[in-house]
Amino acid sequence: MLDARLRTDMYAWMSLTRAFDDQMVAMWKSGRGLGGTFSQRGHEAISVGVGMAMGPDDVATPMHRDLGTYLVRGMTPERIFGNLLGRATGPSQGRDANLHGLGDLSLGIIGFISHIPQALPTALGVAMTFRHRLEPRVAVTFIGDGGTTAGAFHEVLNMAAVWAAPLVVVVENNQYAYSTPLNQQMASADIVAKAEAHGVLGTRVDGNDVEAVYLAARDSIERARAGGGPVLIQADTMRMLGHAIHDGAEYVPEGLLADWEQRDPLRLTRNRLVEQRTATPEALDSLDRAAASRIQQAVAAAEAAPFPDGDSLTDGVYA
Ligand SMILES: Cc1ncc(C[n+]2csc(CCOP(=O)(O)OP(=O)(O)O)c2C)c(N)n1
Ligand SMILES: [Mg+2]
Repeated sequence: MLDARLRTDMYAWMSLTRAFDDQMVAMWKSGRGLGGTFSQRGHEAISVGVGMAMGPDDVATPMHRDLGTYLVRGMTPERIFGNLLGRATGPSQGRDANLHGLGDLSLGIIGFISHIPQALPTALGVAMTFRHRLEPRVAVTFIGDGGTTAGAFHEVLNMAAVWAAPLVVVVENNQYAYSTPLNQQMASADIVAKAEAHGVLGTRVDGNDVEAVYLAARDSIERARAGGGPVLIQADTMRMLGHAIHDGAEYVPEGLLADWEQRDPLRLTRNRLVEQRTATPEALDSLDRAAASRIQQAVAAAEAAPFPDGDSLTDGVYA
């Protein structure tokens, strides 16, 4: 069994991720000036489990629903809210009030490349750079179920296998791509089989079980680091809200959401930790309260932060 401290830390990171998400959604609904708001509710176990399994020198290309990965790798909630509020303190320095544009190479994070699935060839390039420099580092990239139907997904798996690239591809199957359900996107939801057809090792995990995700990611990353070639992890979950905040997701059957709600990643972890006497409910409540107050502090700091200086408008423009 994993170390008790590690398992409690997983809960704490998921709680912080959920608290951020709840606050972001509440702020958008009350008109407090937020930009692109994509809820990651339901994805906490994937983003946190993978983020915690990565090494400090590895590089991630997270997506719009991978808030936990940013937080675990050290992107502060202040900076992420700063970005959402268009402040100079966000990683995009007021240029992209969104959950995109959150790159910081000093933290091993390449911000979300919105043109799906173009993060994948980018991550393959990063992985091959590590290989050519003989650095024991791994690139970890994330893609949605919908993204796996794009051609470059297959091209990247093919070349990654040929080159035995130190690459881990995390497929977040949340049953929908915008309003399109899985069965209208692909006739086979067995994405592992598609990876294997390209010569990439594939593994499928319960994407709501943070420990299962962590173990799959840890093994995959270590295998890739040791020269064993790329691995694809299919993590199944559910997108619990709409694609973005403006989308009420009325097209999702209510019963489906109710079923997944029973398997909410935080609820699963809490129940397990309490049942196995790893943590008391009071200790977990206290982590939830700490997360909520950490987020309040971050929002206050981000709201007090300055907007970018007009003179900085052309900074970062090279051509
Ligand atoms: C090339 C391209 N086409 C369209 C879009 C618009 N778009 C953004 S997210 C998205 C749905 C993606 O679904 P999926 O890959 O399942 O990820 P999820 O949003 O469910 O996490 C679409 C169509 C885009 N970003 N890039
Ligand atoms: Mg999806």
